[in-house]
Amino acid sequence: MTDLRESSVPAVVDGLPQRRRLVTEIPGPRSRELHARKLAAVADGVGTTLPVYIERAGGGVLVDVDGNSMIDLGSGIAVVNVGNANPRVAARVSEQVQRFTHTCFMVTPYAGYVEVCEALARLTPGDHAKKSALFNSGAEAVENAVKIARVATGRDAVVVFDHAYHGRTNLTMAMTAKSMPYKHGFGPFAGEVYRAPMSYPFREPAPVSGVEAARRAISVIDKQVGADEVACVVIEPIQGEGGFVVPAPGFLPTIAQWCSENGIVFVADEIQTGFGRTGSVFACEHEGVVPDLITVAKGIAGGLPLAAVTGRAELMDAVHVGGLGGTYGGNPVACAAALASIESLEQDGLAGRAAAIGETMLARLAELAAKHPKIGDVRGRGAMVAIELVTPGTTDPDPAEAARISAACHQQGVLTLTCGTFGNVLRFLPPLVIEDALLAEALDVLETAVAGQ
Ligand code: PLZ
Repeated sequence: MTDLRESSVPAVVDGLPQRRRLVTEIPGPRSRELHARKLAAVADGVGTTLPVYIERAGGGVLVDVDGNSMIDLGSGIAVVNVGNANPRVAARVSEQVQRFTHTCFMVTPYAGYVEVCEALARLTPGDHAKKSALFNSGAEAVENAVKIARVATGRDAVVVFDHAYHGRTNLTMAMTAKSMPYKHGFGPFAGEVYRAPMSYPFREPAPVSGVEAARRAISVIDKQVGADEVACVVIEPIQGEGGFVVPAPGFLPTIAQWCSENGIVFVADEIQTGFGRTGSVFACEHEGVVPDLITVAKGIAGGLPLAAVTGRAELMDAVHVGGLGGTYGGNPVACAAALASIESLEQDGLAGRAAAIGETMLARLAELAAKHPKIGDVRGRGAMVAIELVTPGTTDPDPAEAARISAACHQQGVLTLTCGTFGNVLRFLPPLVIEDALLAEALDVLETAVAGQ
């Protein structure tokens, strides 16, 4: 039986009606068929949040092989900030792909790579001399930031935080906090990685200011590692996979200041928070923090795999010639996508758009939390917001309720994601080009899902 649930009058973006429209159950028959093939051919270790197979996407919607049009509140995990198949990205990628697809930048270079590095120098916080190196994935960028910091300081130790997520490679698994599913059974992990307490306002037993939380972390690092052993402190300005944890104001600047006083490289992992997501181009800007190195990926290239480390020229240049690279790092097609994506970010004012999305979402979610005590916390910045589900009146995590609400949204054609150390955080990462009406409709669906039992 066909269950027809849809938006009223859809806007059309790039030929794609911006509407929620379900024409089959979720997942539909074609998706189920593909999923059976996936289960037979793809390793079980590669999980699936929602087994609808996508055929087209753009603006704020994902269209599946059964013709269902869903509202996208995930952006492919904070990647398609400029919209899926963004027309500028599509045009520039097609043009590049016809001229040449690969030379290896370390063998025979090309302008696109240099232009992306120039754009990064301009866009990242701080007006000091900056240089960049390009890679393929976020994890690879984080690994390289650590390599650079170690060479530049001649020190070994890497400090990360509770609830951190930095990737799935061996070193970045060591840096990531959560065992299941990211680390379980995959050790032994890289050494010289130390974990400090985070500022997580909702989970503090008593209110702790950002400065106090930073002093607490610094004391742990001082006592357990020793400041003069530390090459770098790596931190997400707002934690992503760990639960959209926004540290208390003052936390980041205090840590950054202490790093600078102790010759420690302060690395901001802006892989999830970057490229307009939080209402400024980079999340560090909200507190005027200027990182020594910044890692970026995801939102940089509108969906093509590209990542970078950008930072103080003297740190970046500490590495010997030939010490950084990789076959595909800064692939010309990915660079073309990045240049188009950056153009969209700037010309379409998408950081401002993220801020407006944040205002809408935070207001609606606060109303929802006032009605439903199982929503223990509403937090986030710009188009990176979340609700944390708890047993009412406590801070005890309720991951089952987060999963239930998320599944209920999926059934109604709204793609939501969960996250958090305790799996009880429902997060929202809409593309920054989502229409207001579509966003409002997604929030209506969420409201009904939250009210259900
Ligand atoms: N640093 C802050 O958010 C990637 C991971 C999804 P890669 N986050 C999504 C998953 O389950 O694998 C991420 C991040 C931060 C680093 C990374 C790693 O980026 O491009 O996935 O390697």
